[in-house]
Amino acid sequence: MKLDRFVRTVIAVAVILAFVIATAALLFISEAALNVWDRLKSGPPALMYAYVAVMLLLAVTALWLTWRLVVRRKIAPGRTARAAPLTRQEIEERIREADASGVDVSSARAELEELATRKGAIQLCFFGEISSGKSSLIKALVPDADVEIDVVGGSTDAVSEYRWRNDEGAEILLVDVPGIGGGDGELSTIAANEAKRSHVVLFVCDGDLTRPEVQAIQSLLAFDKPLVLVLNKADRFNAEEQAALMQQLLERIDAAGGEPQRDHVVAVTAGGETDVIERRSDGSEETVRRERPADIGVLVVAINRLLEGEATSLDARRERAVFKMAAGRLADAETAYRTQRSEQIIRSATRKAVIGALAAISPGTDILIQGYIGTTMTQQLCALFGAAPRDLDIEEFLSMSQSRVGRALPLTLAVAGNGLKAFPGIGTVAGGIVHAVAYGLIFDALGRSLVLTLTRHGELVPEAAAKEFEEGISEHLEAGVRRIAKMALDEN
Ligand SMILES: Nc1nc2c(ncn2[C@@H]2O[C@H](COP(=O)(O)OP(=O)(O)OP(=O)(O)O)[C@@H](O)[C@H]2O)c(=O)[nH]1
Ligand SMILES: [Mg+2]
Repeated sequence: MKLDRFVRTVIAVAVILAFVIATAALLFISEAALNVWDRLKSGPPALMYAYVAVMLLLAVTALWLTWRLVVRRKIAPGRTARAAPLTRQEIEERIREADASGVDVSSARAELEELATRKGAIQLCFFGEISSGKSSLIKALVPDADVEIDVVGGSTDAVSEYRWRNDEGAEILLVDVPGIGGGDGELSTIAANEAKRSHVVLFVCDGDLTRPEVQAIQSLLAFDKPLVLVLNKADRFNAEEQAALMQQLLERIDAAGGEPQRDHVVAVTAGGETDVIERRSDGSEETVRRERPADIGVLVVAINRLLEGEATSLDARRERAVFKMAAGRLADAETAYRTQRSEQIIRSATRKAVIGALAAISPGTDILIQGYIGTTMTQQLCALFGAAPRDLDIEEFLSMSQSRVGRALPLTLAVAGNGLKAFPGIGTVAGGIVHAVAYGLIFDALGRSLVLTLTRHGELVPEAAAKEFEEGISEHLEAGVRRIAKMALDEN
């Protein structure tokens, strides 16, 4: 209580003192300013203008400096937010750059190589959920084709191509792919990739669209795929039902962000065969195979219309879709590379922190975090994520993190001590090693918080990263303690 009163008195005296100084300063400044103003007015006007100009310049410089120091830059959107489609030159350049920095670019390259082998015929991909009748439609267009068709879904388990000639006599490749939505996710991926690599997608459904079908359509539209929605098995609906269903499909396309053109939604019957149970006059039953009459005229018309003189533009669109796929592969590879490299950087900094703590007689986290090791780790991680932070930001992040370590240190030391006990034969461990493990844990958390922030914002945002560090440090302690304790013991 006594101390409290004393502190209050000191603060009160300080307030009075500040008031006196502020008042004196105000009087002094106004006096000086008025004085100068009077003299300037009586002097030549040129001098006055020059004086005012210099004052303005100083004020602007001060404001600009303050803004740079205090006001944060706007957080840049991720690199993926790119509106314009990629050109061949751009994607090749990106691949080259990534390759040079050590990223595994093989799958991105493979996508471009695959594109090169596909020059020539237009490819139409029959894509859709399992058992919607994709293979049956191909069989209806190419009766001689040896196509696998089955009542049981998942009959097509690989990609196959069939040659077909349209009305203009052009050779077209019909691509049969596995159905999506079966149990095998990998087959769905193979099918979706093949659809994106084709010029046109014939999206085959056999009723109103399910949610996964709508999502698949949206994903194809994102790749700018020309799309015809084919309602198959129309024989199962009467005229009224079919008209209502077609209207619904048009609305679905519209809602999915596509262009609801009437001639891009067609209802057909692929035909094929069906087993029917027939009752004989003597009462016995017999299963007979019956032909289902095919009706695919509107589909042929739709395909012809879509292809009319469009070969070059379809080629260009397909090319752009493949470039986008390659960019996606590259982004995945970059993510994998960053994950692996950032682990290395963090591990190396953690090891240095451990060694530093072991070497120092009474180590302090400040020298480690704000010193060489902390700065180097931050710079390396930023460089890995393509961020170019100002030195000021690095300093700010490290000192903000430093001030958060104090609170976490006792817990970190306790966890470190506990973790060391897990190693047989250590017995009572020396305090130095406990500190070394604790500092190792701190560096581990520091590195992870940076990676998280850089992934999220694409640049170093000091406050966000320091906050992440504060939250992450207690969370990851247990996870890393054995690894880092082993590291410390090895170094010791
Ligand atoms: N009623 C009717 N059934 C059809 C029609 N077209 C195909 N079917 C039947 O639907 C079932 C599936 O046909 P498929 O051609 O194998 O279907 P798919 O889409 O290739 O199937 P997956 O390859 O397994 O994805 C078979 O039993 C066909 O006979 C049609 O127009 N009407
Ligand atoms: Mg099939």
